[in-house]
Amino acid sequence: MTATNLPASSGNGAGPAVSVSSDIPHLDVDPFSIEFFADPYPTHELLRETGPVVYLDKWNVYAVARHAEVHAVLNDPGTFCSSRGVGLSDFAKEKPWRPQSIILEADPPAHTRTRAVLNQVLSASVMRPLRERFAAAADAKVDELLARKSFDAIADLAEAFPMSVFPDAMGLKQEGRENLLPYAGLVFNAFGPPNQLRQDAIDRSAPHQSYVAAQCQRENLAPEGFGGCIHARADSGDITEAEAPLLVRSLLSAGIDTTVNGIGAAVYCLARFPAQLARLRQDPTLSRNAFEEAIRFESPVQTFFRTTTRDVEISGHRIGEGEKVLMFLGAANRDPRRWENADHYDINRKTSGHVGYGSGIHMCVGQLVARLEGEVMMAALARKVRTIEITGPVKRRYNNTLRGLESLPVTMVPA
Ligand code: 8QM
Repeated sequence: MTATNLPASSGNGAGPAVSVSSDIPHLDVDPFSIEFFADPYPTHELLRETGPVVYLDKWNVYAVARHAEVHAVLNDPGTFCSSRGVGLSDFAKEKPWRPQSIILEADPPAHTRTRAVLNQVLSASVMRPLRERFAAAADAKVDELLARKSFDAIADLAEAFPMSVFPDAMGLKQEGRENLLPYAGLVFNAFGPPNQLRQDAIDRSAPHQSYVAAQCQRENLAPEGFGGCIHARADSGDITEAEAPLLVRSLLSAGIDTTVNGIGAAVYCLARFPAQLARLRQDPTLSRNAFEEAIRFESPVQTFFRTTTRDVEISGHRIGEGEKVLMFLGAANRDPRRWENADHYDINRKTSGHVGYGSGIHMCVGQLVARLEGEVMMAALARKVRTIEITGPVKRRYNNTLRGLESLPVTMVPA
């Protein structure tokens, strides 16, 4: 992991007369390797400290890891576009592995219309009647797990709770739901480079892809769920009948593994930092912020790419048109330039400004659902649990984009 000072690989024209350098430092780190996933933090620091923009020779991409630059790239979608894909693959050069998302992988004005529909389908007024159901499910789940005493906080809590509320809220039938997590794992691996993780996921994807394609159809969705509400927007002419299944697919892609890893992160934080669990128990009104801080601290979605639409400068460094820029959300969320005690999980922290949900026009459209799930689970733990002890080997789950655990054996003692 050495920093060198080579000229940037593209756009080496005569250049402007003043103060724009093409001396972007190169790093030979692979942020999609198992060794990196096992402990990304020293490399995050190297990425941030090497410069505001670096070039990663392993994948031929630019990268930003400081909060200021990640935020700036996210908030200039005209220059840093999504329509050429938000993974490593450039859709201008390579065919996407599945039909392109019409919200995630779209730019204004196309994005504006599909985004407006999902904004309404997942709005605050839609959350109000869901809250009671989600809270009752979280309470029941924690009661069940306290009766068992020892269990796996990933399979039995972080996966089981979202799986008990989100598929029903979508309006999915019971049959085949076991495909949802493997499909999402595939989607998030596919944003990464053509490594073993991505290839294996795509090789095994056929049954998961055919399940999801079928569940996106109107006849397989309850009319009152998120899925049915999307299809109803075709009746009112806001989207076409061909677009509705693709927007349902977006929710099936992004709506479950994200909250699994968010809730997994939150429980892992409470288990590692018992003083924070004690504070949460003293004041359960901190539940929503305790979840938000876990999103900042662990950043379940670690990275996204953009593609430059023109020659551009980032903090005085020139990048050519058609270049991929990798954004390290997880590194920005621990940038000491932005956060005091960045590496501390602190449920009283002012978390606003974290980029765990992104920022700008693409910022997580499902954030109210995610926060609702997270908040009600943290509130159930705050009221019902005295201690969480880690009682066995903590196993990490490796994915090109998602950060989270495979297994977290715990014993919980009731309050
Ligand atoms: C990630 O398919 C989609 O539209 C889609 C897939 C994945 C995400 C978002 C949207 C960011 C959570």
